[in-house]
Amino acid sequence: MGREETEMFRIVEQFETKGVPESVAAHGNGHINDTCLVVCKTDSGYKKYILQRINHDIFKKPAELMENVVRVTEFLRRKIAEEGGDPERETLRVIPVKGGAPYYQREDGTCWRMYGFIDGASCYDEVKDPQDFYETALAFGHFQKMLSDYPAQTLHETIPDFHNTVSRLAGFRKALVEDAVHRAQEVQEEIRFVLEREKDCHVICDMLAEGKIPFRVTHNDTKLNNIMIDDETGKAICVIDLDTVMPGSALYDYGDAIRFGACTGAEDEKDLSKISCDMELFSVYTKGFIEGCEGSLTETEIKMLPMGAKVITLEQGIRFLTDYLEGDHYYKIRYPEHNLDRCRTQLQMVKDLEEKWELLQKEVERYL
Ligand code: ADP
Ligand code: GN1
Ligand code: MG
Repeated sequence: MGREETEMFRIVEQFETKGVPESVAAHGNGHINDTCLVVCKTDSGYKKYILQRINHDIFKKPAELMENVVRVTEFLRRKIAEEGGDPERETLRVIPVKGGAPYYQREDGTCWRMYGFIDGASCYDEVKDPQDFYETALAFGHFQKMLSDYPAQTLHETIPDFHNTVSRLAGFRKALVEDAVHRAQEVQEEIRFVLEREKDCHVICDMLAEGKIPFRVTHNDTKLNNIMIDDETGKAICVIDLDTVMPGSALYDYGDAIRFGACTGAEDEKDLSKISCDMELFSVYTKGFIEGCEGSLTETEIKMLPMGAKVITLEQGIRFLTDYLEGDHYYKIRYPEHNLDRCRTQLQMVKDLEEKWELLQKEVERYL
């Protein structure tokens, strides 16, 4: 066994797992935390767990983060049981450290947590069947509905101003002025594209501030690979990646799912001719999300759904471009231009949403 592997087993041993750990291997495609699948052997077979190193650079207060996750999952567990569902498969279970703490801080300062593995279900990186996408929309809508009476004031803000598009734009301008790694010159076209859309960055923030749309307890990271789909029934059973559950706007939860799932290409596709908004997927997601929210969305929110998709896609383009200008310290990258490629798909998607604007609006008007 290599040194690194031995260390991973030592970390696993800190937690209240059942059985004896047999393997620890990298797992999933998240951009933020380091995720591993742990398999333990028990008397009756194998038991799987998810072990994650919490990204401490991004989540500065892991204790607060884990307090949110524990409280939210306990709240959801009760709701799911009341509705006759299976809490073991329909929400995350935090596996405590021996002694009861919700995460483990090693001597080197790294922070680790463990979840029960949701078996017999998968996360997708692209939509294979519109019906799957519809099911995820129902589930994300329902997730928000379940949290509608969660005491929002008890939630810690795990990343300040996470979906404050105005402050994202300000952060981008700062990165541009500093130009820390001398990349601004080569991305003039992208910079111009963003700056021409300054007004769009204000729309949702202003509506929230003026009380025209409500703050709700939202997920804030509703991309397709943050929800698990049952391998047998095709139902979206469990919303995962709860690190950013915070007060926010339903428009961003809806929009972020469209940004990623209704896009005809991958988030890092190099061939921009492959990037557009698939209208069938837009349509099924809209239907599913509105149904999943069970009548809780206001008329204004429904009317603004296309704007949610556009603004969050623009915001994501800004975030990728900012990280590129700052030297790639936020998102995991696999090659030097990775963030730039990601930024370009987002801006292409914004362009396509703008071209399809009337179609998008017609689609949501059906629900008014
Ligand atoms: P990140 O914040 O890096 O995106 P996630 O919490 O989304 O991390 O986890 C990364 C991936 O690990 C997910 O997309 C999913 O494939 C897998 N995963 C996470 N939690 C579980 C779980 N409880 N059961 C099964 N798979 C999981
Ligand atoms: C990150 O953690 P992950 O990979 O599910 C990011 C999201 C971005 C997304 C872009 C905490 O999501 O905000 O939309 O990448 N999460 C955080 O793919 O920043
Ligand atoms: Mg994730």
